[in-house]
Amino acid sequence: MSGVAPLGVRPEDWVRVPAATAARYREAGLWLPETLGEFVAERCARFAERIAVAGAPARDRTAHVRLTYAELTGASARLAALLADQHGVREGDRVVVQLPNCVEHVVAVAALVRMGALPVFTLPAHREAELSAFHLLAEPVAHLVAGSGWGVDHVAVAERAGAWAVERGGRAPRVVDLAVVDVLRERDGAHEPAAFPAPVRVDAEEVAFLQLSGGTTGVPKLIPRTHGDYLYSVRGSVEICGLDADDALLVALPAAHNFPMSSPGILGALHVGARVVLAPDPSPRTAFALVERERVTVASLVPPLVLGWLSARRDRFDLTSLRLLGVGGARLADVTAGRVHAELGCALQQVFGMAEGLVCYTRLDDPAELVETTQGRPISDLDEVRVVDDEDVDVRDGTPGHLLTRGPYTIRGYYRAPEQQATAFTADGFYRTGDVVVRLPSGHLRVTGRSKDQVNRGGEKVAAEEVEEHLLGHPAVHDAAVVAVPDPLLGEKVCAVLVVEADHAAPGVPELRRHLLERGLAPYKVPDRFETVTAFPTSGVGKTSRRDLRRTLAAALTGPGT
Ligand code: AMP
Ligand code: DBH
Repeated sequence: MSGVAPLGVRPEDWVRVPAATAARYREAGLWLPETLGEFVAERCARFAERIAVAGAPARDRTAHVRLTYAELTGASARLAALLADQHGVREGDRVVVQLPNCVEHVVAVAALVRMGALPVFTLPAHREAELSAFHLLAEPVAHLVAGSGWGVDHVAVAERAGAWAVERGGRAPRVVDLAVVDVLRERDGAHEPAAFPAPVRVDAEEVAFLQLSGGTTGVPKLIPRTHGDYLYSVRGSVEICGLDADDALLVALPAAHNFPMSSPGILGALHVGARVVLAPDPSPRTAFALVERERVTVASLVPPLVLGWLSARRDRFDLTSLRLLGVGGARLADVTAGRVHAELGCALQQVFGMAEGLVCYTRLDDPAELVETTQGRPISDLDEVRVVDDEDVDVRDGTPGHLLTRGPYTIRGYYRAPEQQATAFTADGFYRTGDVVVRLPSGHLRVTGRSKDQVNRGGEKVAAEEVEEHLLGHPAVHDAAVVAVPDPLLGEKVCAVLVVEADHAAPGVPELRRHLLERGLAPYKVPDRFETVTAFPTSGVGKTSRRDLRRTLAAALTGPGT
């Protein structure tokens, strides 16, 4: 540990893998000493002339630009100089990255990791509630946005989030608008930064960035990923997906998601010198046009987008370059899986992953039956998977149970969240995924359900408790329960069941929606449906647990007649 440069993340902020286990991962060659900064620097030098990234710049979502790996170095050096000189960003500082799918997303990641700063990933859809929580939790120095040309005034939202953090005793980060500073343009003469400073020497077993968690609790959680663990998952993913320098990878999902970032994602593409193609919006038309224009070979989608691709007109586009479609984030219906190869002409790969770690893939040489009906098996032989009953007793293969996992790239605890430790992890360090799975003798998993109180809205995760707490802030709401209801396109939608205060009239849906948006909740978390009941059911012995209550309500909402 260096006595000069402060560590970005203090030892008490996160939970390390025990020393003996870490030694095993090192000896097995899974954890290497390489940091993300060194990784990016090395790839940018090695693949200098190749195209690294193509897509819209932050300043204009309708434009299309391409950066070579050498230009990626230049742009990230410019951004790093700006962040250091004008905003005081130093090694170890956290910086919120809230960027749409513009090329600057990749530039920002490259700049931050090469400076030794820690990205804190957020979604463009996040609003003041989530962002101010991240400001308080991670204490970022800066917050990167892309102006107002992408549907929302992100500068104003980020500034308000900072002000909310200040009201709650925190500090506001500097908001940096990449639509205005334009790091893609070369500066003339003296203003162009000299070559990127040598990568900062940090320990690869320290935290490299904070990743988003879908969450199951009232306040969003952040996931501390280390250089070593994350780069291992990237190398493993690249090998399983057969990614090489001739590939072009389409990012149609929000780029900060773990799936398009590393499964095999943006980092997988940089690992092999392939091209990252960023879609400025997720529509099939935009994606198809980019597949044709950039000769995309690999794409990663959530199931609703697969349905969109299958039903959209494709005859005007040349999609023949596409070889592999990775699908994950939510359960892909077996019938939809069966249509991919026949109708889109590319191979399907199911991906079952989590930002906390474990990623499962169906393999390219798996029989069609496994590819179409399972969500794959873990990347690593050192991934430990347990499928257990409610008492944590292992169940037999073929029997559904709770998935617990531990391994070379799965976290042992959330960032600054000691109170979550006992519920989210077992005493011996297994992460309780909250997923219900069946394991086949081959090791492949089928996701059959979920025990966590979360709605998986087409791959975007919504924590029931978080939305309930915001609903309870409304004067007319006496009690609230948030549950998933089935939806033919999204898989699940968010439904709020409310008990109205005795002396209040039931608030209308527009009023409830307005209330939640005013509280700064991301729009995708605002319930799609509201129901009111006079009282919540109670069990014979008194109040039921929140979890049982949500389960009872969900069953009633999805039962016959609804
Ligand atoms: P997060 O923890 O927010 O990164 O979300 C990860 C969760 O997404 C997993 O624990 C699953 O609940 C869900 N998930 C991801 N991929 C799949 C998939 N292929 N099938 C079913 N659920 C998935
Ligand atoms: O849903 C996810 O979080 C996810 C899905 C596929 C993920 O984190 C991943 C692959 O790495």
